[in-house]
Amino acid sequence: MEVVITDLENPRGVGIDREGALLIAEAGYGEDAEAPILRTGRLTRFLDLNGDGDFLDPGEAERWLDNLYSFNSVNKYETGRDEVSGATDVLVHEDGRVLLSLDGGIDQSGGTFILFELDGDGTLLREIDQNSNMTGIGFAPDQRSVYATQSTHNSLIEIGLENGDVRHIVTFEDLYSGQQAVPAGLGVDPTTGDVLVALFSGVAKAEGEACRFVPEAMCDGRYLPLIPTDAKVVRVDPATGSVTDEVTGLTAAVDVAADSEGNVFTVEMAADHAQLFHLGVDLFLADLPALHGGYIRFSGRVTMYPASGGDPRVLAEGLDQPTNITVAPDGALYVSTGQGTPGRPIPGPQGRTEIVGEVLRITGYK
Ligand SMILES: [Ca+2]
Ligand SMILES: [Ca+2]
Repeated sequence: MEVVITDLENPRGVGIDREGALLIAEAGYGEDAEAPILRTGRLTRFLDLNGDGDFLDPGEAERWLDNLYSFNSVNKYETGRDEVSGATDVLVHEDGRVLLSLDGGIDQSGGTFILFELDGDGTLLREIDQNSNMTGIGFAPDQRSVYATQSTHNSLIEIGLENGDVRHIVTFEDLYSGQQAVPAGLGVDPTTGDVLVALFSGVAKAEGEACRFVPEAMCDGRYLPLIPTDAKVVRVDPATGSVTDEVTGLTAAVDVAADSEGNVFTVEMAADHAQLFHLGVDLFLADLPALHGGYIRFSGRVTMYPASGGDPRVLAEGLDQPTNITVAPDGALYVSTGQGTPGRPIPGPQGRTEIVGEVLRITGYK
């Protein structure tokens, strides 16, 4: 495993184009700015032109979209968790077009949710408006439509690229402790055309089975942000909408991908929740204490489930809140880490550190 790019601002989806360049969505600082000029979400194309292993030389980082919506749910949705949303997932079409999903957040008028379509040079071609966020996007096998997970609706949909028609595929049922499914990332299994969906899991009311990991005193009907092992990855037949469990017993399952052989890779963002912020917290203050702030930092992992049915293998662990995985055409895995307010002090493995957005590459796992 190696760090490919560091000092990113909430890297999310990664696309790889025909030249091998990385198209990286960054959700930004989560400033929730009114003025577009102050918004920090963006889409950038990174290509190592001189082959020296970095993207720091002239022309190697080309900004395609800038000033995209960026917000933090800590105050906007009063979650107490340092979670930044905005630019979300990226796809590169065989013909070079690039798609980017954007979560502009819910407001009184409903919200702003856009699927951007750009050509292979970064020119904006179209904005396809949606009525919910698209936490993960993936091409149908013929690349004439896009599957998208809607975490606010607990649904999987299909968006036609000719005219933007939307087809509802399935609404996911509640999970084990009664919490909403909250679909996060998705991956299309190229060997079957099935859609694999990571069900992150939502807040659970502290009663019954939801209390099995907390002291009895906390089993008082309050809302628990996360129940470990209640997340899962499901397999959806997009033609019928039928859903079967693929991998159960996960925690904060945030993304999933499959490679050309049908091996499945899951990403768990964190092992549990921890140290929520009080309402109204200013996450940009320089003297904030080093708190987890929602989920345990440095407790994310990537696991491979071999197509052969063999034992799962942990490919990377101790990751700081990974959010996305992409399988490159050459089989390399790209994983985005460092969810949360960039630069915020957090507890690290060796003591106080800060949130840094990075894209990692995992190779040699077969
Ligand atoms: Ca370079
Ligand atoms: Ca992904």
